Amino acid sequence: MPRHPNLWNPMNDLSAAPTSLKANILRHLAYTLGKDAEHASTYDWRMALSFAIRDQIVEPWFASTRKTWATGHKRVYYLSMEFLIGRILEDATVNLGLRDQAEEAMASFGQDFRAIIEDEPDAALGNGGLGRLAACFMESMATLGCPAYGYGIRYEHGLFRQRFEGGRQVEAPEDWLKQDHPWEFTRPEAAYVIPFKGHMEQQAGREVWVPSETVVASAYDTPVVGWQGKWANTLRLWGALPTTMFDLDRFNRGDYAAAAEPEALARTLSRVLYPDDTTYQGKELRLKQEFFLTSAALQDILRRFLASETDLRKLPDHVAIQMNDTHPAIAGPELIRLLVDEHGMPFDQALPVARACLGYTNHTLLPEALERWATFTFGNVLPRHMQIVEQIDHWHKTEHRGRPHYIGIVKHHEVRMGELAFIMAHKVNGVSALHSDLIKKNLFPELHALHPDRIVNQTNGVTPRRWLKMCNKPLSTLITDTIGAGWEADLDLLKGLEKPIKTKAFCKDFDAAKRVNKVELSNWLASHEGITVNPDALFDVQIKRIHEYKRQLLNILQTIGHWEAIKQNPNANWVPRVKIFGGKAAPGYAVAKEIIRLINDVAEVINNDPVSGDLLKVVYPANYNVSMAERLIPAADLSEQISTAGKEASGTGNMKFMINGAPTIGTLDGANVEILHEVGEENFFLFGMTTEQAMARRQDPEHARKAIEASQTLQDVLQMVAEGRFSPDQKDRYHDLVHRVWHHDYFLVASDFDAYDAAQVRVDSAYADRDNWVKMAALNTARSGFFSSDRTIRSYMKDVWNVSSAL
Ligand code: GL9
Repeated sequence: MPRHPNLWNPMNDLSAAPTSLKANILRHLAYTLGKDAEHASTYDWRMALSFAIRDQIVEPWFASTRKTWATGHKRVYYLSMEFLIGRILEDATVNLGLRDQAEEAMASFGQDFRAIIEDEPDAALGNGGLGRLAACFMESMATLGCPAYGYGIRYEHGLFRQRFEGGRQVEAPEDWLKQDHPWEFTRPEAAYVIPFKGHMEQQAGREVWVPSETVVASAYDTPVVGWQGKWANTLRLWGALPTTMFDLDRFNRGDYAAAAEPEALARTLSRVLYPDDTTYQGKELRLKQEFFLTSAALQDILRRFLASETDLRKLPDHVAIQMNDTHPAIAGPELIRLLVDEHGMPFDQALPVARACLGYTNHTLLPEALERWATFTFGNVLPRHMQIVEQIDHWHKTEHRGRPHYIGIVKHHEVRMGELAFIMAHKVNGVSALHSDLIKKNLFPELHALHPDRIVNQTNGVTPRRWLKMCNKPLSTLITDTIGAGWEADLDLLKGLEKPIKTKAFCKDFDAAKRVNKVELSNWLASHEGITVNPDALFDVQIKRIHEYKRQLLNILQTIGHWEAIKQNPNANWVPRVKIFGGKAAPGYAVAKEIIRLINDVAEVINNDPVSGDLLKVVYPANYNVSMAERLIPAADLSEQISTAGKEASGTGNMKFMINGAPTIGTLDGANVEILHEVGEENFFLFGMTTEQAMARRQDPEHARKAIEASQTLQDVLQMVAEGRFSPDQKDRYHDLVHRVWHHDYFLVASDFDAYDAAQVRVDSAYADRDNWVKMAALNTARSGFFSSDRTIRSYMKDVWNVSSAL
């Protein structure tokens, strides 16, 4: 019988005295917020509503925890440095089936529900796809009743706020915790000491780590409720606190600043999210953050295991730990350290136990993103782990003695976290079919040869609750009216739309739903960006981090070419277009920032050209984030997924557009390949080189020059940019950028330009045939079932975690 307080349960039914949602909102307004309805602000109403909705989650949350304890069910632990959650309130009301009721309640208080929803700041504890995937996974695990904890860091400052000054990106710190955060519960009792640095000592033949720095990891829990409130899991984020809060001696001596030093120092560990995406800098603070998260999580996992079990050899029967990228890859050595140093297990026994618990997801092939720590830094911050890493390396080498091409973890005075994660995981996965293949062939070919069964594919997915039901009410209402409810939890049911799509009536409704979203977006652009766009134009959207490999440059260069063509022949039958960009660049990524500036400069010129007028507009709203995506995606006609083949591991934005009925213009990269397979070639605008062709093309040192010389359009466009057509106040502003295209075009913008341009022409003619376009868009929705993160999570549960649903 597990000994746990959750089983001791005097109050079995908290709903014994049901009160209405309205009454609960008013109760919280008065007794939690201390506000009289007469004087309550939007903020106060939002807090009151949030607390009232949160109350509804607590019960399924307790029930889920109790059931997991009572059955001794295996749990999944998802370790991630990023959880890009976005807003919580509306998502929670949707999953609890309370959205309409909440809207009605607020209306009865004279409050605008939308305004209240939009008052909530995004929880932006992530950079992009990797972090948003973690958030979708948390929601799907709750929906499927997979007992799970997400472990992350409670960053005081999430991803920076972006604004444009003279077209340039300017970063400002983000401040989501300045207001109260109503969704979390502080758990001061769940706290662990995290050691750093110091030295090793031999004591009675054992290695003993004497750390010279310690901080405390303190837990903050957010319940994550699944669809229809049947299950709720916990997202546990760690905040850093000092082991000694305050140096009273120093304070008494009058040295007030120094007295507060221990606190300030410790808190830096959970102060900010690193804003780099697919590059990495070997910064000591980052290594400390990674260890902070991982050690706190593993100590918590072992504590929970030992509350009901005694034999740590059974850990893999109860615990599956997933490493989201290499960021928590220190989990291998840390779990061994805890088992060996704290629980007395021999190393040879601890290693297989740890490996049986651990899984590793790789999210990128870009070599510059693979973490490698100088042994000096690593050994200095984590001296005990340096020893254990060498032991693992030695053990693995011995196990595979005599095999050729052995790849070590420590090489050239660096600890390679990819190799470490691979060796310490029982399963390694890529995030799309193509990516998993490339992991085998190009990233870890030697390790794959040694462990041919270890790499598996788990194609990403997105939650249809947030990314269709919640963000696209017109379309989700139409879907329910057409095929009935149920698709929210079984997205394959969207296949049922195929027949109605053959009818004029349905297509008319589908088109009307899209138009509602486009009008809404147009209004928002008018009020927020001061730009008027025609809702009947083709809305062409590229939203994602700004990166050379994602090729926003290709898009803006093609836009310039298109503009020039309109000017040459303004009376031709052009399809009006609105080009929409969104995304942030890493603050230190100079080329990406140049691209941002170019897009804004081009927008300035084109949007003020009376000749092109309404035929072409370029808009780039600042500070792209999850809630902006929820606005843009439902209104999109065309999804831009144009990365250089072999570079985008999967993409998840591509899936969101598809679900919301926007056909893709894209390359054979990442999950685009699978989108194309599902939707069919006639409903996808495919262009560009394959991964193999791209790799071969790069071998020709003259590839860019040859491509430019073969394309009159590209020549003209580059000429315009180089001579300052878009930077009249500084003619040479883009010399360097144009020079890069000619001479350092690693991502093959020039070589794919003509194919992209031709694909855009195909888009225009397809859009001009309205009936066929709407059908194509609707088929994208109908065939998107595979991209639900429920499918992804089911697959992880079976292939990686060996865990069943507890529902
Ligand atoms: C990423 C990949 O680049 C994406 O292609 C992939 O869809 C996601 C999720 O698997 O992971 N890897 C990565 O480092 N990022 C990704 O988006 N970057 C950010 O999250 C900013």
